[in-house]
Amino acid sequence: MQRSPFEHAPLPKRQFMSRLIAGLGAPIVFLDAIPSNLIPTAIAQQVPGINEVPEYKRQLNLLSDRPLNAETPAHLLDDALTPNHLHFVRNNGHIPERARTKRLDGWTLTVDGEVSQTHQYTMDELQNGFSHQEADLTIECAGNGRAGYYPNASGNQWTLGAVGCARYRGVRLSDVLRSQGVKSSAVYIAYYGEDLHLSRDPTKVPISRGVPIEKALDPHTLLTWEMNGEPIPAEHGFPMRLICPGWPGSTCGKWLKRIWVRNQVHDGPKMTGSSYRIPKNPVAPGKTVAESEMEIITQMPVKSLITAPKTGASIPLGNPIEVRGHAWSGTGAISQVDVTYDFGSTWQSTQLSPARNRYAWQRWTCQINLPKTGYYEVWARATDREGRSQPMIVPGWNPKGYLNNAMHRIAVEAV
Ligand SMILES: Nc1nc2c(c(=O)[nH]1)N[C@H]1C(S)=C(S)[C@@H](COP(=O)(O)O)O[C@H]1N2
Ligand SMILES: [Mo]
Repeated sequence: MQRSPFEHAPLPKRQFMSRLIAGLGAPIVFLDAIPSNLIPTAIAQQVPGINEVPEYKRQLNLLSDRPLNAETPAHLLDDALTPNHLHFVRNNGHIPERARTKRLDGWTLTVDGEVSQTHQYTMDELQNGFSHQEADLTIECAGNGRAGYYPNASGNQWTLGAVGCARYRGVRLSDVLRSQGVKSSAVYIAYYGEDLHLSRDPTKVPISRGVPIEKALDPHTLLTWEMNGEPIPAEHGFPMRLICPGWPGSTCGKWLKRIWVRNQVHDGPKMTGSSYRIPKNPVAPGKTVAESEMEIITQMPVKSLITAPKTGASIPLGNPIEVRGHAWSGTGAISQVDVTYDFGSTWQSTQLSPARNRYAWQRWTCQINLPKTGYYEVWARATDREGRSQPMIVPGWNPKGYLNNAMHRIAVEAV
């Protein structure tokens, strides 16, 4: 198997340049503009399976193409429900062949471990054996906003768009687990997917995470096969995906093949070390934090997005401007969203719609009247039922750059 010379991108610029020239036979004219993780197409085309950016996702901003990681520009998240072609993608490995070809033959979901009876479910058994649930669920990557931290954390430099809210159909994981009998020794569940490790070594697993048994048995935790009325798209986990709403997106296993009920906290790839962990106590930016001082991320924090107008918009003076977006929280409902256009001196409340169901994001809207021509920033701040709100600048620094729920700011010009 031929490997990309850019396997370990980003390379230092000079080295990168010389390798590119060797590989392409010509220097790249706009080299300064090339995203650091992007593999030049001319080279990518020589390596099978490397061009993983589907045409229908072309409106997303690509962060890396191997594995595929792409985020949604904030103004394209304006829909009440995020359409499949606009939902961000965060992959750790290669999309499995089954998902690309949408073939179900031979697919089963094994549920084993601390259950009285191990079972291998077919799709028919899952779809016909348990009551169907439909819910609008927000999925946000814990690394969303990572680009805002200084010192920078390594990993994809997500800005705002590693979040989406879509309508899913499936069954409760709790119904499935209970039908098999959950043993009192059950502590955690772990998911395994059919995706391939980046190295394509079949003995390696790109990611295998999970949640405590209490979260697994929560009635909102679902095994899903449909996203916005369609079979789950290839990038999002065809044929089946786990959703643990309100928790980091990384707990929502895609391309499921196995749920393992464990008698201890799961220790699969991306469960240990500093992965999806934050310091138990606040630390100074840049500090090295001992593993024993880190804890696993549970609920995602309160957050909001401004989805209209688009940042950079020019707006004729004199007309009220509609400002709108969404707000969500991993812990429960949002109680209010406020906006400011004078750098936080005064705040204006917005109209907030109720969530269609728990863990759906909530629409907020308001009208603002800018007093004279010139540059403004509009900021939005959500507050949840428990009174938790968003910081104006980045919250507590952490080594991997997780959970940045700073207020979203957009620039507008009144002309
Ligand atoms: N099998 C598998 N499941 C996975 C991943 C993965 O790489 N492989 N990525 C996780 C991460 S880190 C996130 S944030 C979400 C992203 O879901 P999306 O690509 O549907 O937006 O899926 C999670 N589930
Ligand atoms: Mo993630």
